[in-house]
Amino acid sequence: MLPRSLPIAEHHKKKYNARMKKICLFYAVCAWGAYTTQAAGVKICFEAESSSSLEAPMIVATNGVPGASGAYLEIPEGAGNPPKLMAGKASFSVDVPEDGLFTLWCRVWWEGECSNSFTINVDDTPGFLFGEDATYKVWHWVKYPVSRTVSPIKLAKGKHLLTFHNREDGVRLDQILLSADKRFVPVDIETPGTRQ
Ligand SMILES: [Ca+2]
Ligand SMILES: [Ca+2]
Repeated sequence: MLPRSLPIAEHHKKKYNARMKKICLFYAVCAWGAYTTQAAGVKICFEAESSSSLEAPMIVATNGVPGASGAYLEIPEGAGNPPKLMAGKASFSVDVPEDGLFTLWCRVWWEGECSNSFTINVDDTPGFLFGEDATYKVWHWVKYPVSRTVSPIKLAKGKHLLTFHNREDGVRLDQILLSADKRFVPVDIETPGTRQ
């Protein structure tokens, strides 16, 4: 009996190996699918002037800075900023279609080094500093986080509230974009909407 058992065992081994190959292939395809989905990444773009709530001295403006996508938000230079003036904010309700790690991009126009930042809150989490780059008097895209040592913004599927607070006056904000694709870099005016 013993010699005959070997070919049977061999047969089972072959069947087992074939099944394992299929399972491995299945998981490889799934992993590749998940990877490519993540690499493509959700992008959510909206206009700053579409804020769901706005508090002065942050205002909607169209005054004399060309190159914006429609209107933009502005805290006029000289309007005041913390700690003297704590007021001035804009909130946005953002519908995130799937869980992800997001880079926040803002199309901004800074007056100068005392006019180049916001404090931003996502939902009830502590605020973070946005901006402080040295590109002045031109519309340009700035991102958060800048450093790889800072985690991107983790957002679960569903509604989230993004709030931009007055930190320095003399700032302008044209468009906002959340991107789950780390390699994506906006260049000029982006088309508002959600896309993969
Ligand atoms: Ca500054
Ligand atoms: Ca705009």
